[in-house]
Amino acid sequence: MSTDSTVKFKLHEVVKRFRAWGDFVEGAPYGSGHINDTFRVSFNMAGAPVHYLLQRINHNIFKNPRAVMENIIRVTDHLRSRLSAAGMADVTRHSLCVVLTRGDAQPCYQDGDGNWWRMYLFIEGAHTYDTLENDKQAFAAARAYAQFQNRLADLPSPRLHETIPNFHNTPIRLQTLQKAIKEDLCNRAKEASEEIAFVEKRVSLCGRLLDRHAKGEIPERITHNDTKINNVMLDDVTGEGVCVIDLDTVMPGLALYDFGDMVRTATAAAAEDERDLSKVRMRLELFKAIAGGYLSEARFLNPAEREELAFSARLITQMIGMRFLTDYLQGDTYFKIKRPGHNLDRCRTQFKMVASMESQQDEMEKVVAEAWQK
Ligand code: ADP
Ligand code: GN1
Ligand code: MG
Repeated sequence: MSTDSTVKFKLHEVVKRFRAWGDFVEGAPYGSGHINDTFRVSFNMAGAPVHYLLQRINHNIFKNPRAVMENIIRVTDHLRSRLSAAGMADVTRHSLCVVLTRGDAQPCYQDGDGNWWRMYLFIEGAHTYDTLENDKQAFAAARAYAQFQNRLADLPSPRLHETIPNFHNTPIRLQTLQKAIKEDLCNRAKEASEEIAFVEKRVSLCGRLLDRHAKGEIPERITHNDTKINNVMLDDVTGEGVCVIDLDTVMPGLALYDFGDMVRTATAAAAEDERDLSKVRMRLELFKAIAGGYLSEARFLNPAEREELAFSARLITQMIGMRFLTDYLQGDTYFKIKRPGHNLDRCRTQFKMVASMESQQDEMEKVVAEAWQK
């Protein structure tokens, strides 16, 4: 298939750089991520159709693609050795597998226009979901993320690179938003006055997790940092979690932000950019499944972490709403948009989710306590 982007990026040339087997047939844009450009590329391998996942890394956001790939190689190698040791049969379906470049065997390739590319084996018979359909999926996804954290707990040193510094630093995200409001470069702050007021009322919450981290109560762990529900693949037949993907932000972080981001995306009754806010709410039954799936594996959490599980969902949802709002005010330079006002729409759904979580905080706390006891 020849789409604008496959022609623009000369995918047939890019794929030649990687150790993909067979003859290139076609490439097409794939998935719904907000950051990288993703393509499914098809090959004919001695008569058998084979796919690979080709990505252009967004190097405006990931300033050091080699450091990103160094993390990913270390993490995926470690995951595969843990899976093999546990007797897993199809290891290459349960951890991303980087396809190296021809010749110099590098994990990524920079083309003549400065674009950075990487290739993965394409995981077949599994899919990601932008909005979940049922609690079984939520349980499976959360369990897979907890297993991922568990398996990386003994990753040998050195510390992983921080691929985006201060990525989940809510007080710094707040400062960046406040600066964007003050500068109001695109004259959009008036459109977002309600959202700005929403944040102002919740300023005091922004430092809560990092303050407890600074006091030594909440530890640093190796975390994924982008545990959106469409970053875990679920098996088409069994519905079980197959593979945690999108590993650009795997780095030292707080387990709580990973849990919170699962809740943000898995419990949402509507899409992240839904304009009809009456559809947007946190579904408690899905929260129950997320807490159950996560805590079935994440037995490493300490008491302070357990105390903050329900709150962490509110905080990261507020922070991601703040990031969408910042990008809207700064002229949509970070997240991909498909329509004017897209980032403001996304911010509004996030703040509606925060309000929905606030009104169900007691129930959420109860669910967490029960899930931990099981
Ligand atoms: P982004 O960083 O832009 O979100 P992702 O790495 O999440 O990009 O990839 C986008 C989508 O591509 C995913 O949501 C998933 O559906 C699909 N995908 C990613 N990696 C693979 C893979 N190895 N095999 C099959 N599908 C994949
Ligand atoms: C981005 O890459 P993707 O679409 O999985 C973003 C996340 C946000 C998310 C909001 C590197 O994730 O931090 O939570 O959008 N990734 C980066 O949907 O900024
Ligand atoms: Mg993604």
